[in-house]
Amino acid sequence: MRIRLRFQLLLAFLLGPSLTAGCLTSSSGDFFPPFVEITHPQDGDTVSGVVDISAAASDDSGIESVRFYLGATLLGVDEIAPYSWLWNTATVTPGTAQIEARVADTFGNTAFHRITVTVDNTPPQAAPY
Ligand SMILES: [Ca+2]
Repeated sequence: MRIRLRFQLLLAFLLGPSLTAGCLTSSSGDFFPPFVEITHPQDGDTVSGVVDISAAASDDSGIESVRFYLGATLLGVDEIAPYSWLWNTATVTPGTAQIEARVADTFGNTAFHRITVTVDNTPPQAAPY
């Protein structure tokens, strides 16, 4: 008991009291990052109009949220599976764009998956007569 107390004090010194309290009060922590993968669109796809960005996410302790980013800009947050966000590509400059899904589990572990797509909203050329 005395050794355990000393260990806790050492942890409190090293990690800070708030973090240590969280670690020691939970009998089984979750130190493993969740899984996330953007399932639509695919990396390298050319997209236009409104795109349904979909992500698969899973974790042993549960998913807190999936955040969808366009570059560094947050598009939206989905906390309920299936995780998705509607993205209107007409609002961005045509060309390459990076889409990222960042996932957090209920213990605050995070992971991300990033893909690159090409935005092309040029209307189809009329067929020549
Ligand atoms: Ca986890």
